[in-house]
Amino acid sequence: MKFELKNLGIGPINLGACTGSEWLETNGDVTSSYTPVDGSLIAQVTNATLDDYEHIMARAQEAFLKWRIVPAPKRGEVVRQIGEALRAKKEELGYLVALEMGKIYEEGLGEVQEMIDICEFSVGQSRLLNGATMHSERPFHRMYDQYHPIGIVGIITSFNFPVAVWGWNAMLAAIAGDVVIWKPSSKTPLCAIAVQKIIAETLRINNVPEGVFNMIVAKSSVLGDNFAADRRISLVSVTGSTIVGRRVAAIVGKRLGKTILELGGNNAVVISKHADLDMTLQSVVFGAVGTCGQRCTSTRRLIIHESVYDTVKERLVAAYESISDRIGNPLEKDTLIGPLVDETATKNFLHAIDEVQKEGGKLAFGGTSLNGEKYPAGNYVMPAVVEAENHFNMVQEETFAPIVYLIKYKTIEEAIHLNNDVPQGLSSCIFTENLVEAEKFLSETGSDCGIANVNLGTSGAEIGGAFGGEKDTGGGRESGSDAWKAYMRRQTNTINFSGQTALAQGITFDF
Ligand code: UN1
Repeated sequence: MKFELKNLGIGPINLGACTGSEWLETNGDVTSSYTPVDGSLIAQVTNATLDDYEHIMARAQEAFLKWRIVPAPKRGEVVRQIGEALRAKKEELGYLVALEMGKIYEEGLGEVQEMIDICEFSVGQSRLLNGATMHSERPFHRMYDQYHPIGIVGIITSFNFPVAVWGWNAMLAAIAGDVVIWKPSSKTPLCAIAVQKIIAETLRINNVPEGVFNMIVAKSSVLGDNFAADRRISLVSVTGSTIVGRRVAAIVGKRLGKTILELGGNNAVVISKHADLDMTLQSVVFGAVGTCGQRCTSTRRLIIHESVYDTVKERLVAAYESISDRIGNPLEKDTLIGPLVDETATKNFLHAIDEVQKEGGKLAFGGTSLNGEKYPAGNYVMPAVVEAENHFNMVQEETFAPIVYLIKYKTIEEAIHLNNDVPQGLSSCIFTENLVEAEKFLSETGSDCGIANVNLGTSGAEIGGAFGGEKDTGGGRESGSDAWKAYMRRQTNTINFSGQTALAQGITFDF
């Protein structure tokens, strides 16, 4: 699998900031993007400086004044065309995602498909930015909700979904009448640059003001806390680790700005004695090793009924063995598991394996780094299966790598308790053919996560649902359902056409 990066407008050295179709002559320090596939240099980016940021901010502020008065369905039409532009470059962009981030090409394509899907979703939503109409308690009064554009939205994305997360946020923001400033992960700047190049022509032919879709590549030392603290940004959306989210939220919270936080997960699959084990195993393996365990929705814990524990463990280890020769270059067709994103990720993986064993965990499979010809960089690992207990420190933490912990349970109540007994609350599921168990898992006494599924895995959510979770996951929702509301400011309007003054609550105040 190979595409020429120049087809995506990527050269050896690339500018690191743009306002839509215009690029700034950035001359900050240089970010070199190395592929996790073999460690070689893909290309470089000259980062933005604070002056570039100020330039972008000024353009964004001006653009907002124009964009907010473009009718929402017309903004939707631009988003529709952005979806078409992405569709036309799906293979090339999917390839770059795989090359720069290390996920397999098939998943790279899936990620671009998520962007296309959210474009289509947003087009429809652009005609549905509805508020409610309420009946007033006063005669000849009318009362209703309106949603207005909120302003500038800062979008901070992480390396693991280097393009789709921008899609979920930017497309909703765009139809809402907002303008965006995208700060991509410095691990995947080329994906962001490629996306901006793909959409530029659409912006030009539709006369979208410069400053609606901004992107800025900069180190956190240049654009970090100051970005969160900037009062000109109405809403900051962060997809990333809980550590980063907590820091950003504290800074934004101090100025009473708004945030959408989609942070770490510690996602469990409950496997009941009533589960269809064939189906369960299929989903668990994809959830645990897909994207090399680097989705925030990756399956990290299996909470297994004691009566099927040994069977599940055996079958899981056999499944891991059977795919162990499918680890390798993510751009090759037969590969199922690519590398981790970088050496730090590999160190974290090995550290977690060591630590959990010190706590009493038993390694049932894998847990090593891989070397040799088939693994041209030091980031390839053998996914791990570890028998553990839920309260172990390592089990309570999200290690962004393919480690799955096996935990036993006796009753459904205990399984739900274990599912919830971690700091994070993103995704969860139960495999069972038993209706009562399924309903208990979904009830108010069930899973406390933002996503709770029955008979499908923790990862691979569709864009049509609201995406996000509770507790240390941050509470924000991106993508589908009514997540669009977070990108708009809400207003309650009451209109009096009675010709008289009438006070609410029946108060008289005559003079
Ligand atoms: C993420 O890992 O940040 O549900 C997002 C999923 C994908 C999105 C993952 N649709 O796994």
